[in-house]
Amino acid sequence: MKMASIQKHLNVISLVSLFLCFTLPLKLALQVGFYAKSCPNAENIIRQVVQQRFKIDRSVPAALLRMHFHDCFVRGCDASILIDSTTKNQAEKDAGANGSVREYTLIDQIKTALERACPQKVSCADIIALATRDAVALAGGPKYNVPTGRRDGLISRASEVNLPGSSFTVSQAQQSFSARGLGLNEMVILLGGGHTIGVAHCNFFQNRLTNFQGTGAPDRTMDQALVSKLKGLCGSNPNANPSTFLDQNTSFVFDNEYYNQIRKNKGILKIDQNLALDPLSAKMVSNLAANNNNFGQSFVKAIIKMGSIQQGNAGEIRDNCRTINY
Ligand code: HEM
Ligand SMILES: *[C@@H]1O[C@H](CO)[C@@H](O)[C@H](O)[C@H]1NC(C)=O
Ligand SMILES: CC(=O)N[C@H]1CO[C@H](CO)[C@@H](O)[C@@H]1O
Repeated sequence: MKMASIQKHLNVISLVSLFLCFTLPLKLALQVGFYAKSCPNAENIIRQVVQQRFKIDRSVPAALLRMHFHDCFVRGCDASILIDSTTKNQAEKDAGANGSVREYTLIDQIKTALERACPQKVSCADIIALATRDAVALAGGPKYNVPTGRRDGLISRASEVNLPGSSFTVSQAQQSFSARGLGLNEMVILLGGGHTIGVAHCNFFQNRLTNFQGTGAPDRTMDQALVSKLKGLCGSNPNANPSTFLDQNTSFVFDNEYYNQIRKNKGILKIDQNLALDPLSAKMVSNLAANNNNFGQSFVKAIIKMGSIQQGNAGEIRDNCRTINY
């Protein structure tokens, strides 16, 4: 009789796992307040740690926003970007040109605080999305609710990093976004939200300053005074690969000024300038430049959509954001 009952349990277990096998690869339904019961303080804890870090470093919002973007664009928003490389595996964060994502230790600090409050409940993927939300607000941007319930992925490979390039045309970038279910409009909004704060290093735009596309002259679409300034910056210490603000005017403020700057030929990356010049996007750029409220509202919709990109791999709740569980 005991055997029979064990057998019965095993059957139930295999039925359940069969069921899970078929359902887990489907899209997770994210919801606002996912941790209300399992970790009621989760969102407060995250906000406090982000705030403390922001007090000593105003560039934190840019770091988190870019981390969120890079995470979501490779294998969906599953914190695959946080995984450290091992001797056997080169992870996403070590993919050459995209190695400048920063603030991994801030995520570690948040995770430590959350594990103390409610062990094994809050995913690293949700931490990135929530911390980004808090950072945007700290930079003066819109406040918004973030649907949660993401799970952490089990795979992170440098070879899978396939992000848009800094010299892409609008149409090339559009393809990269539409492959992730994001439209041209959303791309223009997300680029403006990302690049209204934060910096780019010389290696990403230096080709525009001197012999642009073999013309023997700087990129004609860049403001001449800006060309001179950047030549000075990048030439001053070529080995150090210095950086400059993507929004040359209100560099730490999350606002629509990026669109005004690119309309004045002050885009830093080629893709930034292309947005203002290409007929595909020029009209959107002038509309966004004219209305900061409209930009803020559109950004909220677009970042929530970007934050919902999933690859159908249900994953786990990592104990440590840098390694998968054993
Ligand atoms: C076509 C799309 C995009 C391209 C080609 C692109 C490219 C770049 C490049 C080359 C940099 C400079 C990195 C460095 O020098 O360290 C950068 C910085 C940045 N990007 Fe983008 N990006 C794109 C879209 C986005 C989106 C959608 C977001 C977020 C919503 C974003 C957020 C940021 C932020 C915040 C920074 C500054 C990072 C910092 O200060 O540490 N970007 N981007
Ligand atoms: C900088 O931004 C402010 C506020 O958005 C604007 O009024 C001003 O004209 C801008 N200045 C430059 C030089 O672009
Ligand atoms: C956003 C970003 O930094 N994209 C770079 C990622 O890496 C590829 C090459 O591997 C570059 O072309 C992109 O500029």
